[in-house]
Amino acid sequence: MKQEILIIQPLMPELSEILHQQYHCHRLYEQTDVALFLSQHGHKIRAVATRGDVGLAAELMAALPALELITVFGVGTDAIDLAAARDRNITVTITSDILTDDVADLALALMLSTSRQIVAQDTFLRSGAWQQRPPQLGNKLSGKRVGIMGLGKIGAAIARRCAGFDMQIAYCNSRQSDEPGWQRFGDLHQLAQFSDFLVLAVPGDARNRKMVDAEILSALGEQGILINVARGAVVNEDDLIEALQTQRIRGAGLDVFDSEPGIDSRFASLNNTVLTPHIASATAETRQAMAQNVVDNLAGWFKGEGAITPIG
Ligand code: 8YV
Repeated sequence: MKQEILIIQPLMPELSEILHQQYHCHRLYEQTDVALFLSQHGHKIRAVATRGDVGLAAELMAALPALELITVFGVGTDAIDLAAARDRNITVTITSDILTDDVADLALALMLSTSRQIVAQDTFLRSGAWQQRPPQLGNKLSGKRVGIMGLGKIGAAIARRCAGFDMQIAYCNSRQSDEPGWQRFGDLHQLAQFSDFLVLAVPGDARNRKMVDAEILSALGEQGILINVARGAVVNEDDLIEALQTQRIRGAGLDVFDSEPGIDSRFASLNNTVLTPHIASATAETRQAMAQNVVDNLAGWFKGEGAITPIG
């Protein structure tokens, strides 16, 4: 008999298909009466498959008494009540290491595209305006100062890439890095003051909520560029939009938004931003490997061999 698993929000089609072949999958997002569904099926669910940007609401976890495993297609656990999972001995797995390079690559892409105005230059060229006037000047990236908020695996991968651009590297993190020359600051305000590029690579949990506000943006200053590949919740978006509208910072490269997939419509009218729709891990190679990770974690669990990439 197939094990019963619960899928919270749509997963990539290839992954969905494999899961449907191997398990009796319930799709929460297709239920019109969630309470009725949970009263009928909640007690049979042993595993959940969810995404980093979706997680698992605490009330839902409470309605799944047989839950043993939460597999996350991603690394973000900010939308999962980890304390409740620990108390109930529920194992949580993430796609550790798999997406690190891609997220770091996108951070650099956003740094380059904001400072060198790649998107605006592309629009300029396609419009034919090049025949009337020369393109606007961008700003240099190489040799500038980057401040990385959060030096976990992704933050460190961003720093290594920045080192390749001869940037001066600083960071805030609870642990000191052994890397010679990387300067550690005690708080975000100091880091922002140091930075030409302030890059957010921290988890999106409650302690980091709206940590980038008007004060931090003032500290970043008129030459500064904010890059966010973490979570929209880390930034006070009203403050950021105001700072961008009034040019109190130079620009922003944003892959994540507080109310995504819907975003504050004011972002779209700003010309000093480069915006991407939460694609930092969205390459075919990485998404394929992330899907395999979810499949392998579930398989290991149900074979009694345990999860392969549980969080510590
Ligand atoms: C994914 C993410 O975009 O890892 C995360 O936490 O947010 C991203 O890698 C997401 O999980 C896929 O929907």
